[in-house]
Amino acid sequence: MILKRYFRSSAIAYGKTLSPDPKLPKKTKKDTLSISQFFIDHKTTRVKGGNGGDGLVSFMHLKGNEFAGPDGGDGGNGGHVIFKIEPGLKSLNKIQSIYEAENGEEGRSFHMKGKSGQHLVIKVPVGTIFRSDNGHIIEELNEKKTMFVSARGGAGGKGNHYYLSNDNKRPTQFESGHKGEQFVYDLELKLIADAALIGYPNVGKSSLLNALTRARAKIGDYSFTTLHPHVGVVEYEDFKQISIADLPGILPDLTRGLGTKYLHHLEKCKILIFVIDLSLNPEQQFKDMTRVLDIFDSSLLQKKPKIVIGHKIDNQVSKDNFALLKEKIQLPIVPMSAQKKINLSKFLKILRHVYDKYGN
Ligand SMILES: Nc1nc2c(ncn2[C@@H]2O[C@H](COP(=O)(O)OP(=O)(O)OP(=O)(O)O)[C@@H](O)[C@H]2O)c(=O)[nH]1
Ligand SMILES: [Mg+2]
Repeated sequence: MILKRYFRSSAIAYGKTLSPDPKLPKKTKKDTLSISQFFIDHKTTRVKGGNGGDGLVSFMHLKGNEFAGPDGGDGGNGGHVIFKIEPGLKSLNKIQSIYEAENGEEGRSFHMKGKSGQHLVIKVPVGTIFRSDNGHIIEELNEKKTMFVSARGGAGGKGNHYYLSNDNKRPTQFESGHKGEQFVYDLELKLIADAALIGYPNVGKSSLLNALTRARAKIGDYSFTTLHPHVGVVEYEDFKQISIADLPGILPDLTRGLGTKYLHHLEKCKILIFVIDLSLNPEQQFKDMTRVLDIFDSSLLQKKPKIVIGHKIDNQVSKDNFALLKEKIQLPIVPMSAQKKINLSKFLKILRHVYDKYGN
């Protein structure tokens, strides 16, 4: 049912298109510093606002009036820790594990307030989400909401002038500065990739990403080799770039594996690429993936263009399975092999065609 509901309506006529040719990656040593390795999409950080300075106990001495009254000023306020959007930034890899804003200084005599601590401003990319340690989203920064005061500095304490009263002409009380707030946040960056590879674990998503782009994602003959999303970029002859995200594998039971942890990245992707391992039961995989996405957020399937890769076509049983799968789903499927480099260019042309038609 699900297959028909979503895939008939959005069937993409790939046909023969005149999309610009893709440049398949020629890997060099330099590529070990690829975008995928340096793309960090989550970090944990402890933030602490500066403490407020203590109020001062001081008495004014004037000529002819030794006790001209208390003049101890208030302590300065502690600085806040503020996260601020920096438009060009693409990753969280410069985020440190601890940030502490400056403390306020002690009050001064002559009623002067102590110097307030500087706010600490940390730059983060558009799309950074802040979660508390129990996983709740506390803040999300984007083009509209560009700043988040993550830990407020403590207020400065009152100096002894504050305690002057008819009953107490020589107050020696002062208030200590208030402590700055302290929190631990999980920062997460929504992937801003044009397309995402979605599939069971071990179907060859990372192998495809590596074959199609300059990325060097880890590959392994076991499930959940990939634990965090990676991004690679395809470049076409007209210099257009399309970024592809390799997401960790998804299991049919969302309470297992990494569950829905990374599925929210799909909200920002323009194109969904289903990777189906043709050497296993492909129809079941496809049903499971569409069902899982449907449960997570049915609008993803409804709104976004989809491409299906029938992967590991080099495998013996794959050709028969490919024919069977083709009959079952309404979308054209691209048979591919990352290992044997089968249909890499063909796929990238289709990707470009879909991108030009639906992705802008
Ligand atoms: N036959 C065949 N095997 C492949 C091909 N591409 C990758 N594999 C193998 O499939 C296995 C899984 O590859 P990965 O690229 O790590 O798969 P993945 O989907 O990223 O796996 P997870 O990160 O665990 O979700 C490895 O043993 C690869 O060698 C292919 O084109 N043909
Ligand atoms: Mg992987």
